[in-house]
Amino acid sequence: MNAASREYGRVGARPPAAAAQGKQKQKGPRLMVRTRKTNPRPPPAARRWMVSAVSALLLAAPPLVTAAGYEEINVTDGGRITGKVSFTGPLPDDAVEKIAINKNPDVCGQGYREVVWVDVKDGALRGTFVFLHKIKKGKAWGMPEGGKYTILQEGCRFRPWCQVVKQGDIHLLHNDEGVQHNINMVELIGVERRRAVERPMINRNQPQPGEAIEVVKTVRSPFISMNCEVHNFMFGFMMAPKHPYAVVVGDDGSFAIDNIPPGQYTVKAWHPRLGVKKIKLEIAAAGGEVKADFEFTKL
Ligand SMILES: [Cu+2]
Repeated sequence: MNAASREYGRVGARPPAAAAQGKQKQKGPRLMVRTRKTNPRPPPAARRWMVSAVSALLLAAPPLVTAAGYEEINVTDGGRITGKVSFTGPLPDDAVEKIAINKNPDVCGQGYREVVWVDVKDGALRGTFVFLHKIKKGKAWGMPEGGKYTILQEGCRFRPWCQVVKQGDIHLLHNDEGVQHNINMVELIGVERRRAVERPMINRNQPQPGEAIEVVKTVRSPFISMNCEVHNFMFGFMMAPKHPYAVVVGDDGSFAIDNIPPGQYTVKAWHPRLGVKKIKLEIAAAGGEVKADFEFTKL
């Protein structure tokens, strides 16, 4: 299979039988149990959370603490967590989905798009996020590549397939002449309990090439999925944590999270189709390095 012709997977589990029958949903990633697609209001719990968050802000946080509750400090000689995310055993039946390209074939490609929901190469599970759970203070956010967070829509694909972003501006770059795209982003709430609901975040129509800016702001969960409302084979994922200790694994499944103050941590790995795994560890001394290898299997 030519990797260049592939698109990569989306969230949620779909019964293999449905995949085998070739059923296709026109829009939106499928979630694990129930979805919330039409009501723009967040669920009651989210509204309560927002009220309490606003109240907390009104009570005035200390100057160095961001609105998100993360304090940036000067970390000298911080520790490092390295490891690899792997997949063992048989792939899920619906690891790869072929979706007919029925719009703009001159730009999007002829025939079918192979959407790879579970992308394994030589045992490495690509498209996995690794992050520290609830770290309250640590290094400052660095600048993103190119100076701004971007999502490129080109050849009817989102690039990159997945990325970590800081809450705030995101630049939507549309580079397909004669094609309309409509990016739709939802916050995935409850992912770790395997009963995610979707909270609508951004829905931006881009009828022609150009650049649009939207604001990424999650309410209850850092996990985000996106799709194009025009092309039902365009998908991608993001994570917008409150802190900068989050990465996407490389093509070989490896990762490194650095500049971590000594302490006890829970490090987690999120794969949009396979869920979340966690490892508890300690960075005992300044400059220490700790290994954390994650192994996923078919659900
Ligand atoms: Cu599109």
